[in-house]
Amino acid sequence: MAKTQNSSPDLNTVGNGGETHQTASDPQARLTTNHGVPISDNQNSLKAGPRGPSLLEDFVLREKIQHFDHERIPERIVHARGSAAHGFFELTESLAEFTTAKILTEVGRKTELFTRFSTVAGGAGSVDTPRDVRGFAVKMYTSEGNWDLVGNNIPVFFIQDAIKFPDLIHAVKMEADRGYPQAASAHDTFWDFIGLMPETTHMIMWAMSDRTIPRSLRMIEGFGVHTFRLINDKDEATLVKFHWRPKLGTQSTGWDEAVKIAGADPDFHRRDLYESIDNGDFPEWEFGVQLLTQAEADALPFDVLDATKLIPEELHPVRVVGRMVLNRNPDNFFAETEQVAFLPTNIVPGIDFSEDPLLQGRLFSYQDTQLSRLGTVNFHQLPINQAKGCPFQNLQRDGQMQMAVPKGRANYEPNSLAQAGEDGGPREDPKGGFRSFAAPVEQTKVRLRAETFADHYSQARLFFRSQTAPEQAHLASAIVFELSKLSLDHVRDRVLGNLRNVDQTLAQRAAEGLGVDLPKANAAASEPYDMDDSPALRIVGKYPDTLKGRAVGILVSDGADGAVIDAVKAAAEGAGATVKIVAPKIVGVKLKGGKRLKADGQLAGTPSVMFDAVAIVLSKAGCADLLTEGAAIDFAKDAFGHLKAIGFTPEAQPLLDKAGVEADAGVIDISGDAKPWLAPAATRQWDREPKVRTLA
Ligand code: HDE
Repeated sequence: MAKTQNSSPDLNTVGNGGETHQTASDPQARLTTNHGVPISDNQNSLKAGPRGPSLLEDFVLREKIQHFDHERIPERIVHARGSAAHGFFELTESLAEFTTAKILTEVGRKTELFTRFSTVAGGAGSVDTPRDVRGFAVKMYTSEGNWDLVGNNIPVFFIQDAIKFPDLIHAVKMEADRGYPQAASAHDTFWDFIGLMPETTHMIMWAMSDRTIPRSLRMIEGFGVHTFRLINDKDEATLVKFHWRPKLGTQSTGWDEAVKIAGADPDFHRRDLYESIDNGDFPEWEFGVQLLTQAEADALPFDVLDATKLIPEELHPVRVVGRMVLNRNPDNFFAETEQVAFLPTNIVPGIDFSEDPLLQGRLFSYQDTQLSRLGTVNFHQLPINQAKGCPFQNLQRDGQMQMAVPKGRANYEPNSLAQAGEDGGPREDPKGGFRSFAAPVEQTKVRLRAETFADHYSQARLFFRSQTAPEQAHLASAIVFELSKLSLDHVRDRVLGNLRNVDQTLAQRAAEGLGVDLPKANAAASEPYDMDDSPALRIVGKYPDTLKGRAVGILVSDGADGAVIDAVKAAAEGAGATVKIVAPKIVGVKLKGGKRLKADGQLAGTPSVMFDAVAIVLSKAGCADLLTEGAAIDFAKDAFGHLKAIGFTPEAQPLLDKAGVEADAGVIDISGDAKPWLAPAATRQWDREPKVRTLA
């Protein structure tokens, strides 16, 4: 086993028999075959003469090529594209009243974890910024076994019953005959399924909102989605929903911006996560719970077992009891991010499932999928999947790729080998071991959807009506965009018919945006009702106005005023932003006075979509040169169109004019003082939006 690829101290306990190996960092390290034979020549294969045919006996060549031929494993069927990081969970408030789980009762204890974020629909090589739900899966290596909270950045799901999952995923993925579109829901089969399955309507509201085009993985919320149970030492159950809240606030891009980012940097989110951790700027989330007694759940007008429903925070507040910090990048993408196997069945004593029929199906699916992805029942022995927080020991044996070397004769239980002084192996723990909540279940076997799951529209309405005006406009426009890509008119009309049950104005706006007549409303299985708005469901106005964790780009030219550049850089960095200098050439520019300034990015490859706010600091001649440079014009035009603050020096005015940048509260002359640019730079100029785009 090649120890060079592993940073886990635990690997040595699994399979290398305690032998020591040279590591790659060892200056003496010698290249060997997988079986340890030193290699004398890694440049040339063995041939019959310098120009002769290669020889079959060249085991060095064959082993290397053969290993390469098998480098790929099947990518995940969903959530194939992901990025991950190591970190820790720390409890700040004990939930001992509700649960015996040590991770939720030992205040101050830090538990190691590994978190993987993902898109759902695209393949492993797709881009980071399509409109898509983001997976938010956390593997916590607790002292009582691994707890995997395998959630999403949206608190509800498309469907109510696991049996519809393969249909949903087939519908959203590339269409079966043509093999496209990749990583996009804007096509006939997806919307056909959506229109025919009104239970998807609430999730569709979220999917069409800006939540599905996040600014950064550091700026998404996470939700356990399903209702779970906490079990205390008196065997009492409390219903619970799990939440992760980003310290930087939940932030999104605009649609046009997301599309352009996809071209400019397909790895936008992966790079952002990696670089911020690498820079020591560790992303952090609050961990919160919504706790409900069964009686409180029964009093709600919806069923908490229905994963298409959320519990409004205004009714049952989120209690923050811990935090997660991601502070270490993976050492090896494949070994960790690719091979990590999340299992909703990984829970620990004191936490239990609910009867949510979507969750129940997941309890089978994940273990099963790992067998096909990782190829063996021993996938839990891979370093990233091992229960690191505690010993794991049982009497399961053998199987493909067994990496442990279990000792002794005890591979069955009960046994009495201990009486003869032999190791009898581990034993069950009736008190401290995992126990299921004793929920009464005796009923008739049926294939039925519960009556309490029949309402498909009330919470879709709640979501839409709780949004701010710009968010509503984005949502309506996203629906228009997606439906405009359909070739089947009846599919479009069925979706519009469902939207009428959500909100008349939304349906009207969508139909007008498409230029079609509004069809009749579809029959609803249950009449929707109105709920009080939930401001917690918004993004705009909820996240802080800040430059912390954000990026600023300064476009410069030869002859630009270095003092202005320094001032804006210092102001932005002082407010917590990362600053990059963008210049026509990567070597940088010669400033006024002759000093050289190095560039971080060349203009043509560093458009303003990479930044949250920009400054354009040019000389007169430098600006004149850029007036015929499309990348420079787009830099200003897109920054304006994406509602970003633009700081400028008067010499840059001709470029702004050519780019159609109009004076407003976010376009600031910074030649005298950079400070007034800071406030607009910390937010988006929502007032500008009607000037730059027609929204539905
Ligand atoms: Fe998943 N899901 N899922 N899912 N899911 C997978 O497991 C599945 C669902 C989620 O970063 C697969 O290891 C079924 C809801 C995340 O590795 C697979 C159903 C939620 C990830 C699978 C659901 C999720 C997955 C594919 C309906 C949010 C990525 C590869 C019953 C609460 C984890 C794998 C990672 C991955 C099945 C529904 C989240 C095929 C059958 C609801 C974050 O097993």
